[in-house]
Amino acid sequence: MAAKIPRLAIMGHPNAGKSSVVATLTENDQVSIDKRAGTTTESDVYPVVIDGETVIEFIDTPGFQNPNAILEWFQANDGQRDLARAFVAAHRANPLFAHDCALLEPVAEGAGIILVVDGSKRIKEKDRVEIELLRLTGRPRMAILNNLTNQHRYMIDWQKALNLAFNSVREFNAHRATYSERIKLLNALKSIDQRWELLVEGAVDAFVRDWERRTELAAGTILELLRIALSYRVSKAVSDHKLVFQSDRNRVKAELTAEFEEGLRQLEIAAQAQLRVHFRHNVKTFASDSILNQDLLSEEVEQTLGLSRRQLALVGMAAGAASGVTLDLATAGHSLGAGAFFGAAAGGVLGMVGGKALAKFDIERAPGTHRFTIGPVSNPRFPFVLLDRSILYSARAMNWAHGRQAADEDAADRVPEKVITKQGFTEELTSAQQRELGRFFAAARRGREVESAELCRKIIKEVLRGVALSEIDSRNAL
Ligand SMILES: Nc1nc2c(ncn2[C@@H]2O[C@H](COP(=O)(O)OP(=O)(O)O)[C@@H](O)[C@H]2O)c(=O)[nH]1
Ligand SMILES: [Mg+2]
Repeated sequence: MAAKIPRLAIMGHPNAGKSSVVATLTENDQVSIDKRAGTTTESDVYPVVIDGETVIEFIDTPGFQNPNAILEWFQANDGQRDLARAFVAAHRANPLFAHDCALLEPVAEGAGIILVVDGSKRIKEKDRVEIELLRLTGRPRMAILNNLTNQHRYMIDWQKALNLAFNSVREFNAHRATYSERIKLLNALKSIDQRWELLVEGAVDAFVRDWERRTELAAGTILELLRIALSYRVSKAVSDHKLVFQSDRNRVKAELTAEFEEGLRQLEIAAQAQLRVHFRHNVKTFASDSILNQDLLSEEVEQTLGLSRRQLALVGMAAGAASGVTLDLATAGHSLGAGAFFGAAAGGVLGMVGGKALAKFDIERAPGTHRFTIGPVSNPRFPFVLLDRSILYSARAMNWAHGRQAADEDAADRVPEKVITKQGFTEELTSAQQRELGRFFAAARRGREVESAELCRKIIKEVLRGVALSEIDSRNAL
């Protein structure tokens, strides 16, 4: 009868937030969440699969339609050992109870219960009926207070009523819950039935391991983005006869510049898509007010993220000392070796990052043509900006509850928005770490692999771990 893995039926009345809770707990933003009440008519099973194995299952139920009738029957048959099973067995053939049977079916088959209530509403007689009938099932049960409209005056009443009938009562906001809150809720499931302790522990362990793996993947994605973006170049050969006037050159440069900038943006977009996959998101944007929605090469982004001027100067000196050349000379170096060097069109054309051009032009002459090349990025600030943006994006993806609809902009953000007010993540690293990153960036610009890549991966991973920590949750809690 009882399945090996924990199975939990999510119950409660329509619009209490059941589907949202399931979406968040299973990290599945495809769970259907609808504003209209009672749109779900059947139970859907949402397994949590880690490494090909189902570790826990949640069953999204349609919600009670006729709790009074069920309770009356339960009370009349209170001698029975397993009321949910007995009820389903007695009413299966009766079309009038089709809905109630479908609702109680998972419980009849041994599932535990998670009751979801909207703790922001006054507790009603119907709620007490539901609470009592769930108590009578005798199943392991937890109640979740999902506070839909952020009203706290009824919470005490709910706590009182629920505590009498449930093994565990927890507040859980399906729209704002972070990774660590999910883990806490799962851990609490251990206590509702001793027989589940090991199973739930196994599920939680699998979650934690999987999260570690995803953090690792995210760090890899970010490192790869930096490597590719920093060695990125765009080049184009133009016949001499198309380059009669200065304006012709300028036009070519403007086109290449646009292509270069767009290329960088696309690299970031592709990396973000990977980050979403790591954290199982299908929604693309995580907040409308975020610096993430500004253009990568905009002034706002440049001013908000990256290192301070002083930090940058220190990193620049360290990187220069390590490679034997300054960053700017390193870029000029390869063009000097390659045929006629017309000189870098210094600045002026590109969007400036930190008062310095993003990248430089190199114009090489061959018989009958000029080859224009732009890149790699020479601006020392840009990689730190890109890294900060990637971390911020990851922080969003990691902490964005799957039950939260992309359109829902009212819910307060739990993601460390300190970034917005207090500059980027890289600013808070130690100067040794910043220098390590600087060395990696300098090497990436020259298309070289360096030992520091491994160290940088570790640095990035540590930062990512930090943004999913519970202390951040509580610091930003409302
Ligand atoms: N603000 C807010 N809205 C929520 C929360 N949980 C659910 N909702 C909204 O409440 C409505 C009903 O949620 P749903 O999960 O479909 O409830 P169900 O009928 O019990 O499955 C939807 O519009 C949800 O977006 C929450 O934690 N905060
Ligand atoms: Mg639903």
